[in-house]
Amino acid sequence: MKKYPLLLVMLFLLVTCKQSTNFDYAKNETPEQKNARMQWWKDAKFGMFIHWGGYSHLGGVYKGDTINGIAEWLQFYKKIPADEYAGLIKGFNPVKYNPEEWAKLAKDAGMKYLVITSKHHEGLAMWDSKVTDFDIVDFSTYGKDVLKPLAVACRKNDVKFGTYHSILDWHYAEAKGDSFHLYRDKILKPQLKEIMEELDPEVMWFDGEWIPEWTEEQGVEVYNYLRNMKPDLIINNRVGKGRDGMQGMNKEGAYVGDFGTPEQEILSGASNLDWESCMTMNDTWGFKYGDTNWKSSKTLIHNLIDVVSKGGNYLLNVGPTAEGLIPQESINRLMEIGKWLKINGEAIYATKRAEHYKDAESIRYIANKDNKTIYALSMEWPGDTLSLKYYKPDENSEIYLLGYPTALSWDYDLSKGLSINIPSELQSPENWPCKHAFVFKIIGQANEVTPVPDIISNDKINPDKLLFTESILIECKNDGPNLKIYYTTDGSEPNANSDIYTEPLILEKSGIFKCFAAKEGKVNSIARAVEIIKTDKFNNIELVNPFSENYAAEGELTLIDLERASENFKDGKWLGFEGVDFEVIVDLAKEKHIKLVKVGFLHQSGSWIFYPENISFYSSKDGKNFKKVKEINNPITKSTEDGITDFTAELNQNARHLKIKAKNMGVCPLWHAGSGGKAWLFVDEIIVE
Ligand code: FHN
Repeated sequence: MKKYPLLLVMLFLLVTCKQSTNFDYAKNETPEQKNARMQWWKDAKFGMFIHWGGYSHLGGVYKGDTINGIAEWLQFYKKIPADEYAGLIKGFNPVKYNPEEWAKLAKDAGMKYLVITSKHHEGLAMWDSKVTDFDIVDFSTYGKDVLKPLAVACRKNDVKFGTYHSILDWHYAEAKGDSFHLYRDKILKPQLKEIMEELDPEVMWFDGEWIPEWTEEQGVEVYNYLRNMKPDLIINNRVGKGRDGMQGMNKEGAYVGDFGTPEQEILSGASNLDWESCMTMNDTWGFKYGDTNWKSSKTLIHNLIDVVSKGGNYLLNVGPTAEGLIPQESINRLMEIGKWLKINGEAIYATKRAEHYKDAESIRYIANKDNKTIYALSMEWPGDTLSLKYYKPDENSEIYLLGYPTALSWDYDLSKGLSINIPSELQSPENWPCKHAFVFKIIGQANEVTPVPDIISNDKINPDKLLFTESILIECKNDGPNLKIYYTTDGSEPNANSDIYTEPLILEKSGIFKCFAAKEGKVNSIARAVEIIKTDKFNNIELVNPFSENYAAEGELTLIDLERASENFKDGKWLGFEGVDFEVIVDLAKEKHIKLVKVGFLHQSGSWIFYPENISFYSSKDGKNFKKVKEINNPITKSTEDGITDFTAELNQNARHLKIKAKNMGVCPLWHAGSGGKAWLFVDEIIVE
């Protein structure tokens, strides 16, 4: 036998031996390696989220009472002990479950991957787990595994398969407090190993990481544990403690996990980080009888476009029923989206963020990786002409509307930008190439665009609305040299014949102020607008702490616009304060006799939204010296019912200024599933009588 030098043999062993099983991927993986591993996920853009478990058997109903809030939280909302809850879901028997149908639906909807709950907070394992009998095979009436057949069906339909796994667990007594490590080592990690070995998922989507028992260190350990089992596995940021609330992206600092996870919302701007917005189609993740608040197909397609234009993925949820059927309303929407993607998918899949991600409000840009094709996606039908500012077509290049075979004529004018002419034959909706959003394919480059001016008034920059009683000072600012700002005050579109801004304006009538900036050799800026409202009720309203930009409604004016928000905290009418107190000073413009003041708050503990624990009312005539007129103590307990309450103070005195201070719990209380996570105050409508 040929003899090889020892060194060569050792080298051979070193090279061939599988990577060690305790490689620290979290610390040592390079950005290039991570990008290569995630490339399919980055290109996929659109996935299906499935929330399906024992809670689906209940559909949000307990003893005939339908809960407020998300259905999979029924056990928590109704404070049902684990054993009693287990008894309620034992009858889970999805006899109409057809994994091939689900996988095919995902494929036909244009979804490139699917993430299904392997175990939600309730603790029921949706496969035949060997570490417990609390699983769908040994415990439920159905008695069969549902995940493996779905994984097989997904792969048959070219849909990548992923699992959602909750760290938080309401079933096992050990999963709380000092014994958590027993749950982690006896249940959590062994079940993760089973999932990896049985299902070989491409994505592991953690949740429930907010519990105080979980730490970043444990997250790093589990991340490496899984990656050493499957090096190219993709794991979200909820494996660790980096996520900063529902906006889903990481706090400052280095945290484990491959992508950010905004939930029920979309980043306000574009990001170069990897992120995925997960959303429901109605208001619940798990199936819930009577939740008919379905988003339209148009809204869902617009969400997909908005997310992708900002560099993210869209994980859209379905909540199958107790029988194992995906609701028809979900199927209808998914088929609509699939139809749209069949025509416009090239503007979504395997694309990248464009240099400018938006033009006017209803227009988004997405770039092809070839660095010369740009897609302009108009969320509304543009009529005869589509005007774009941020891209200039190459000389003699052709522009197409996806789904329409003939090239469109276009003009380019340095000041106005690009005008794409749309044939009259297309103007009637039945001749549109598709519905909901329209994609224009341009070969060209980004433009030099004049920056849009800032509108400043009452120390606010670019407010949507401004309130005044007598008159209001409006200032336009644009740092660039040699440029002109044109404006109108009646809401009409300003143009080169409009008034030119030379100094701050004093306006005395309600209206809409609009302006844009023009500079020689550059494309004009887009227009900026602000609604100015003359009122005799309030002169100014000032908040001490900022509201969250994700629950900003119309800014502080929301509090006095006489529009009441609903129990749906996502109705865009609440001001949300994350972890901070609510403190407001209201100037009533002049001294008046005040009978009472009331302010509305929302309580939805399942969504981490609580009433204030204490609220105080103050009045003043000069805006400097305030006197407390009432203090309400409002202890929050597990039994505090969800709902909206107006906290009221009778004044029966003259005053011009009011101050209201409401104490936020700061963090979710120990008895709460989200204990340790930031608590929210949701406020709307201050009423002065
Ligand atoms: O508590 C869960 C909730 O039930 C659902 O799973 C969402 C979707 O990711 N995540 C948590 C709430 O933030």
